[in-house]
Amino acid sequence: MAAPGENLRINSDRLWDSLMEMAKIGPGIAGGNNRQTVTDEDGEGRHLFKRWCDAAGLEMGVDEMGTMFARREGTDPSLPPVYVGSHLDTQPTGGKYDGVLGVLGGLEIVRSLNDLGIKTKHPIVVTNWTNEEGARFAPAMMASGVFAGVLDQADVYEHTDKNGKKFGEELERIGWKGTEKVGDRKIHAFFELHIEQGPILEDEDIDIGVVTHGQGLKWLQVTLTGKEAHTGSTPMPKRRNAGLGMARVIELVHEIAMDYQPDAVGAVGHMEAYPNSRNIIAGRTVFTIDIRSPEKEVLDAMDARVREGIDTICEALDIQYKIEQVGHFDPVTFDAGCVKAIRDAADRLGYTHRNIVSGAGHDACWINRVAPTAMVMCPCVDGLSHNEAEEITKEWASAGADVLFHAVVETAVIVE
Ligand code: HGY
Ligand code: MN
Ligand code: MN
Repeated sequence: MAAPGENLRINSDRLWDSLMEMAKIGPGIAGGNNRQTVTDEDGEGRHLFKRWCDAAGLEMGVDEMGTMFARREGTDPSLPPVYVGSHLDTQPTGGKYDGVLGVLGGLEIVRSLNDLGIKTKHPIVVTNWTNEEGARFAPAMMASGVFAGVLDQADVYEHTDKNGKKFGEELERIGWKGTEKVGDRKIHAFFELHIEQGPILEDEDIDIGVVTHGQGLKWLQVTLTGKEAHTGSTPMPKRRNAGLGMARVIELVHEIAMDYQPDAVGAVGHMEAYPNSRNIIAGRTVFTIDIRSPEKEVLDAMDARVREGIDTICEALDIQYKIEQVGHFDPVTFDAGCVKAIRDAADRLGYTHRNIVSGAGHDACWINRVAPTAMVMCPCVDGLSHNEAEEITKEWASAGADVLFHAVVETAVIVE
């Protein structure tokens, strides 16, 4: 006799169609998406998601960080819900699946339960966390960080983008600042489906990543101040070149990460030079160092070496520096019970799977601090993400959503 839900599968075509529909909002210039947080495009994507939730009979709640919670009632409404979701915001040159697969995979679970007339004891809440990417407004995983009590709401409301616009004002402007107090919701368990954003699963021809851990991250925003001067008439020994300082720090970050292989990573993706004129020596540079490791000791060691190195570089170039930590979370160990539910689901469904450590940060990394949490990953083509060419197959999306389906309904308890 099959156990309740043993043969559950999502509707693969409907999930894929929804992904393609959402991808039309905030299109990029090379086939991906530019739907950055609290832009008009983000607002449009939220409206589409809400229309779909309304059609599925879900009750929508929105908190003061704009996070969207679409609730499917359980037979016992007093029980804490099982949450499932991710984020709809994208990088400026993002892909169609990063985050979106997790939100629409959660919606597809609800749609499939509705089709099958299946009820669960615990309510199920499909979630769209605001500003996971941290590209327009640092830090990443902003709303889930406030929900978990590690970021201060009033503070992040004041964070500005490169045009000086404030996060809180932009959230209000697009009409998605809710009234619910952030973090009041009780979560029975949280599950997030996400593309791997790395090459392991595809290289090993494996369908499912059972995410046991998430690596830790630090974002250090550095401001170097030298002196603007003529690139032609200023003798080399008299220069205080903040551009040269930035170049040396970028090289230093790479070298330090290479000292802790195979797992540590480090790069500088955001960089600004002022006045950014061809024949003026850069008087000021602002850039963000992104260092990560699955081991806290390594992350801390890299942080210390980077700071020390910046001091040495600036001393030699006679330039000043300021270092602000604008993002940080330590390595994460996900809930063993939730991880087991995912692994058992992959087994039951006959998908190949392996344990994996998430290289990227996710909302699950913060929510893991306030509720039992785990993640399901599916492969992506060439492991490419944060690139408009990000691609997955329909089969990978469906396999991931099937496993998510089983883990969620098993935890929410199907009512016969
Ligand atoms: O930076 C990250 O790891 C995530 O994509 N926001
Ligand atoms: Mn993501
Ligand atoms: Mn991302």
